[in-house]
Amino acid sequence: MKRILVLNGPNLNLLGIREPGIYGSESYAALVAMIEEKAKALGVSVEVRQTNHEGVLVDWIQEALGQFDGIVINPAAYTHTSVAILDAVKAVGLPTVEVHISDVSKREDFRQVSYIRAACVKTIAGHGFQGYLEAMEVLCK
Ligand code: CA2
Repeated sequence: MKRILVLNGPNLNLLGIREPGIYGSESYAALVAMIEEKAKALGVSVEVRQTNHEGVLVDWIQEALGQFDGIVINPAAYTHTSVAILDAVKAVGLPTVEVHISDVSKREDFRQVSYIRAACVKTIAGHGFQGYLEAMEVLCK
């Protein structure tokens, strides 16, 4: 059975509480439930984690080696700043899909840069929570 690790960066725990116009009104718990349901349908195992700390994301990516077969990651604001997360994904070499709930390409200039994109097999942005499910499908192909 394939093992997928889903990582979420800072503030995504606030989903459904603020900014429903951008990120929707569904909660983080609802996102986790959707991902777990999709995993069952795909016949894969999944672990979903969220942290507000860059170094914790780096640790989790490093530790994924040998434990998981692929990573789905929404690094949130660290997308636009973190060379450390890019380096970690490159270092472990696991197939990784970048996901963004909003369409970052239509937002502020500072969101146009993604460091992690260079290390990812695919980027999915602007598909809401559905983007995570699409990312899981990509890893199952
Ligand atoms: O669209 C995405 O998924 C983002 O990765 C979300 C990040 C943002 O910095 C990226 O540019 C795009 C922000 C996540 C913050 O999530 C919140 C959720 C509810 C209320 C406030 C923030």
